[in-house]
Amino acid sequence: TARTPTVPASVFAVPGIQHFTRESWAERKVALITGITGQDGSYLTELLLDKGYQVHGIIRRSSSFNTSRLHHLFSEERVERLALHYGDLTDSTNLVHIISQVQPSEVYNLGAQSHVKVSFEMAEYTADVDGTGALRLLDAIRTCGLDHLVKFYQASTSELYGQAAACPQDESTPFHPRSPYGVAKLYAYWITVNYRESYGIFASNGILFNHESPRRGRTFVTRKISRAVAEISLGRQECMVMGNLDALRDWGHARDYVEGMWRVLQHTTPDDFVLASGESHTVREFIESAFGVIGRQLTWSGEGVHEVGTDDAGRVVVRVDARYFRPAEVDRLQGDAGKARRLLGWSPSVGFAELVREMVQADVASARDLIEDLN
Ligand code: NDP
Ligand code: GDR
Repeated sequence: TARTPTVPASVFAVPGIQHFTRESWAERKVALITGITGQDGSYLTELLLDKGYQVHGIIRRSSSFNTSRLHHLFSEERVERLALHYGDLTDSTNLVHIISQVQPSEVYNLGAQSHVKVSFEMAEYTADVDGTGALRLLDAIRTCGLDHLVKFYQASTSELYGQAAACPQDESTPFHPRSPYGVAKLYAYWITVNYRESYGIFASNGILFNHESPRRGRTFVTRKISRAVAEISLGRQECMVMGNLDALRDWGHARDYVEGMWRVLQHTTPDDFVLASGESHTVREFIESAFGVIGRQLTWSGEGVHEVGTDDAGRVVVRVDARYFRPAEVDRLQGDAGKARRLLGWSPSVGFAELVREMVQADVASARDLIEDLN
């Protein structure tokens, strides 16, 4: 409903650069991704390039390389359809420039200060990037006169549910975020809905539960575990030091979830969708499963900060330290992706055990490569 009404009948111009017919715009496959250098940004880029899109990404200026997750693409032919632009979600004029230049048909807002624990220490910055950043991007689309043409995807999160009253959580479960990150994302969620309702923008939220991969940032719990298990297996580390082992998360594979993002924007109407596996596991189970991949079994003893995990040879390989606890924790997340299954035909293809195995094996392989390089 949102997309058709105000497009001029035959030809329309987008400020000064190119002219499109209604048909040629409809066929236009030009995506703009904020957060392209992140885990999801890199998988989404691959997916969209494979689907024939021209992909533009916003990267931040950094004193060190921050494009490592995209490096493998640089030697491939399809890189010709990839363009990177310096920018930042805190810089409105920059966003307007990029959008007017790129004239995207789809915008994926994945950029964020995405670490929940860090958001307690950088609450204002997190609000600026994760909350107001979404507003800046939506408004840049309007400023460029593309509001009835662009489809907008907002990377919403299961952290919105936080201390949810119901389990599993679906699109109708009330939100109760438990961190500055969750609260900032709540603003982004609602401003996306508001711009859809107010201005007819095709703007959709994907409410994604945790998704992981070998490209996951190293300070998120799954990757911290898979890397530590790899290092321990090669004798380069003795023990991993963890926070709350009882937290329950609904973990899937990032590659499946970026496919879901794309499907959200191909749906006939803008809407909000939960993407989740429907299963939840504790952090403790993730650790057990990860050690299982290298053939070690754990036994647990002690409680709270005194809990330790010991392997078959009697070595303490897991310890708990309160430094990794959060001021407010999200105890249990488990999603119901029934709506996405019914309306988008989406379901995850990688289960918990396969995900853990892939992550541990990838970290073992790269740790071995590193040792060989050093030799
Ligand atoms: P990552 O942390 O891996 O990537 C975040 C991306 O945002 C990076 O490209 C980062 O750039 C960029 N970024 C950070 N700050 C800014 C800024 N000020 N302006 C522009 N870009 C910025 O996150 P994921 O790929 O895991 O997640 C993608 C999105 O999905 C995020 O919005 C996250 O909050 C959300 N999400 C993630 C889930 C998950 O389980 N992975 C679940 C639900 C939602 P740089 O590389 O320079 O740091
Ligand atoms: P989360 O992911 O907070 O769910 O946010 P994270 O992997 O950081 O934590 C998951 C759970 O594990 C517990 N935990 C630890 N976490 C970290 N990072 N390090 C530890 O040592 C540790 N020990 C235990 C945490 O307390 C928590 O309960 C992720 C991010 O990708 C968000 O951007 C996204 O929105 C949500 O997932 C869905």
